[in-house]
Amino acid sequence: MAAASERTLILFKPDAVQRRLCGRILQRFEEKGLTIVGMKLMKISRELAEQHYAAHKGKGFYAGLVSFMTSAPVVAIVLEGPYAIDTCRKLMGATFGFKAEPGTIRGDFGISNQYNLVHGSDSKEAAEREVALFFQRGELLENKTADAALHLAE
Ligand code: IDP
Ligand code: MG
Repeated sequence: MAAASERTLILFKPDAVQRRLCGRILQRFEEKGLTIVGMKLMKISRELAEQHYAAHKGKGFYAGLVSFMTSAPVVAIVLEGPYAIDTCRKLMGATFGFKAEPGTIRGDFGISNQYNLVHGSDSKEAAEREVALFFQRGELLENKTADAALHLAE
């Protein structure tokens, strides 16, 4: 089966940056075979956080989530690879640290519901919308690694 290449938006949330876990978390994605096509440290504005999490507006945790996400710098990354969206969600684990399986990023590094280290787009539509929210076109590079074609082969 030929695999479809996708791009997904990953955020290392403020807790990951504050706890100096960026390197270890990025390693999980890289060793799986995903390729970085964009990456930057940034402080998210309230407006961007609200747009990013618009689907959660009105929920009890929304205000706290926006204030957490804007409290300190995050690392925004676009990863590319076969079925990158679903692959990254699997590597991340379930939303809450206390539910996420050991072996996943959230399962290994945290136990909180809100402070769960990473964001990853959850669908093709979300990925497209979120990548465009966080990155200008010119900030994303064509980064075809030598093994990219092998990963997508029939
Ligand atoms: P996801 O990050 O796994 O896609 P979502 O349901 O989209 O999970 O929630 C977005 C983020 O909101 C979560 O990653 C987490 O930080 C926070 N969150 C979700 N549900 C709760 C909750 O019940 N209490 C506190 N924070 C929550
Ligand atoms: Mg989500």
